[in-house]
Amino acid sequence: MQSKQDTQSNMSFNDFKSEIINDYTIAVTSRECSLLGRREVLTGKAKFGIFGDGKEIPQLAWAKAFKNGDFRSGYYRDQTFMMAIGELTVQQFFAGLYAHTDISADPMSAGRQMGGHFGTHSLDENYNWKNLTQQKNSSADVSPTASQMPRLLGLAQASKIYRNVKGIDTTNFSENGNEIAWGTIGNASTSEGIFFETINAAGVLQVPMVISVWDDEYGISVHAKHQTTKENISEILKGFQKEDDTNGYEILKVKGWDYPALIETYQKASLIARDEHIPVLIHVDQLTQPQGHSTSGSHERYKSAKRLAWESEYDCITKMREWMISNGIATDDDLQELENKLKKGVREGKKAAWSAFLAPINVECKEAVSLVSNLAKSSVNKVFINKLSDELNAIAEPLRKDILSTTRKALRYVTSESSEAKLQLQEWINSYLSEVQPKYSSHLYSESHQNPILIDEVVATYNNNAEEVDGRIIIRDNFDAIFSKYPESLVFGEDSGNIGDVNQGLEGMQEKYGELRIADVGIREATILGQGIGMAMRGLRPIAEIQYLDYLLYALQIMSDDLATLHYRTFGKQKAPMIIRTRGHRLEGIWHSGSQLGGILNLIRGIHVLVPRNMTKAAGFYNILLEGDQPGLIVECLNGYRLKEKLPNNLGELKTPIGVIETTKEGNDITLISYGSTWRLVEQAARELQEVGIDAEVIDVQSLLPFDLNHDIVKSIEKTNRFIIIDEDVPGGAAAYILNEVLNTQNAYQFLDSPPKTLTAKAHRPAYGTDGDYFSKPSTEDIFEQVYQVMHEVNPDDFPKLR
Ligand SMILES: Cc1ncc(C[n+]2csc(CCOP(=O)(O)OP(=O)(O)O)c2C)c(N)n1
Ligand SMILES: [Mg+2]
Repeated sequence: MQSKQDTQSNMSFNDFKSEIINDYTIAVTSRECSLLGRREVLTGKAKFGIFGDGKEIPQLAWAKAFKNGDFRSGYYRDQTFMMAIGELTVQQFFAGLYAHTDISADPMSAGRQMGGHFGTHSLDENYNWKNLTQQKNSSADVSPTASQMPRLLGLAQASKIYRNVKGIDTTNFSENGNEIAWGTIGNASTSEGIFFETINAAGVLQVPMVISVWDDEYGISVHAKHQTTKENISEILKGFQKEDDTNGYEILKVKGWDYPALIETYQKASLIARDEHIPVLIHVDQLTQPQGHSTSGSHERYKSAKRLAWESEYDCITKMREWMISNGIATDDDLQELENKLKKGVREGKKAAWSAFLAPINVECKEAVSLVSNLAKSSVNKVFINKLSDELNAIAEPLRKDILSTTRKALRYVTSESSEAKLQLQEWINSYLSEVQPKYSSHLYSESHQNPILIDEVVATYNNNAEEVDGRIIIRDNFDAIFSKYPESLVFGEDSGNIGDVNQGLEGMQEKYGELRIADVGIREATILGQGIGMAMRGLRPIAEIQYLDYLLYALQIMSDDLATLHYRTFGKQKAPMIIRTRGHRLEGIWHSGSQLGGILNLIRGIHVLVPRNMTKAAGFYNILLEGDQPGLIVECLNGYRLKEKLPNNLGELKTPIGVIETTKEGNDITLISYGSTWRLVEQAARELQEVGIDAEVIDVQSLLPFDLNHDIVKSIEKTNRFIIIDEDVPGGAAAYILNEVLNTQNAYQFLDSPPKTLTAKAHRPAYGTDGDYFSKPSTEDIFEQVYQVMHEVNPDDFPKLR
């Protein structure tokens, strides 16, 4: 007879066993997904595959330490982890591989991302925050290696803010800052600069971040000897090790196939990071990649026979299996039986995903075939049209491209015919396109009720005897209003804290709101940006300050690849409504001219780009963005901090509308379109032109992205019949973007009596000094003469040649 104690220990041994069997189940399932996934690509059902084979066992250990409220910021090897936290089923895995555009079939990205890019849903169907403390969270992956790192820093920093800043409503986001941000990165990707930048920043900030390096000695075909000094990332990071009296990291190393050691290591890391907010680096080495890097190649080409043999012996699942047998957890037979069952389950999941992927397209295809064959009936070209419909009908597994290509081509055969069938097909194509296109194009910008383009303007109001003050006072006092209104708002940047930014627009704010909310940070633009992304993803309202527009280039890659794509790549299931604050325009010198907007505009579709001409307008943009849920870049005019503006009495409340131009001078002869600091020169030139009888209308675009949503510019051109775009960017830069909007989107060409013109800076970076500026960027004389020349061509008698 068993004693009570025996029963209890038997029970707990059984629990222990079943937990291990459960882990093994996930590992084998995940591996089988990788194996079948590769086959799906090789047989043409999926386009590309990159899988988590060889990295399964550490992810099981990690999942055990991962709690509700925690966040992952990882890369394409993490499928096993996603399965272990219950956020990825077999069917969903394959739905992602096939690019199923239904978010309920592929919850990672509704088919927008290639397989292996994972994410959970932070927003509900109305775009409101879910309670992130009650779920396991994964920020959505991106493909550029190491680009998950800057965001990781912000995800971790959010815990620090929630633990230490009083007055924030933490309900949906945090329980006393106990959440860990867990990062993963491949060994080779640690060669990237942003990896090291993140490591250093987290060591300085002391945030609850655990980074796992999955080390399989390779980055595609390139061996560690070309990647990492001493071929050993934990060895070379030893200087970051925290000591009793220093900040720094806990650095741990563990073999990727050693299941019990992995569990112990992850539990230890979790305790340190969660309780003490000390970052941890776990170097998980001796990992393998059984199928090679991706479906694009085979690793036999670059791994030696010896290495391949080692990989097969040290495959982490093989090792776990051996360990289970030798510790009496299961017998070989038990495991064989389990494996067979699991393999069958994966095959079924795969089949279900494929059927679900095809089902709606098959219906659409049937409709198309029937409409096209119907069209053939009454057409003189029936032979050709029938051929098209037969060909479409014969495709066993059609794609939407096949359907549209066929139906659109069919219409070409009946251009000069008219029939009911033709009308039906035309209507069907139009409505099909409008139904299907959003599956691939929606959610680039906010689609919620908080979309800032839906928020109305609040004009600045003034007391009768309103003071004229330096612009920086307006921006400062507006920030003061913001920080007291939104406890979850915070700003950080180089010199933003102690001295209140280089132009004193944050003067006194740190004293008032504390060092965590008004913070100095290191010179590290990419991670300043990432810090903002991560914090915004956890409900805070970060304002990330990039000291000068010229240095935005260091952050531009993360803005472009991560922030700008976030809402789009998650089909609206994640957002990061951060503000990037910077200052630019009209300084002097190659790296202080702040003019590279063409490049910026074209790289960050998905982020609003706002270029206020003065500090009151800038204040209004901060206020409107903070009420909305859309990320935005605000470029303040560097020469505007000392210019006088009337002090509004509704700072904190006034709002500059997004996507709305302002006509700052009315006129009838020509429309001058500009923005930012250049607007001031245009206004000056317009006054001088008035003196010679040229009545120019001046438009301040203010919001480059989105651009003039009401199409007010074309209304002005309809009146003046001519326009010039004046911009301090290079030829073909932002001016070309504006030209495209005016001519192509707003169709202004139809009202033109003179050729459209752009007046830009020279193609080179601006030279230093006053003359450098004069000879590099448009001056009032350039603007005057350009306008005068247009009017001379129209009316040489009234406007004789100047020179
Ligand atoms: C910035 C960037 N450069 C190159 C690539 C192409 N690329 C994809 S994965 C990879 C190797 C990554 O190796 P590692 O970090 O060791 O991860 P592993 O695949 O071995 O797990 C490369 C070069 C990329 N995705 N992004
Ligand atoms: Mg690697």
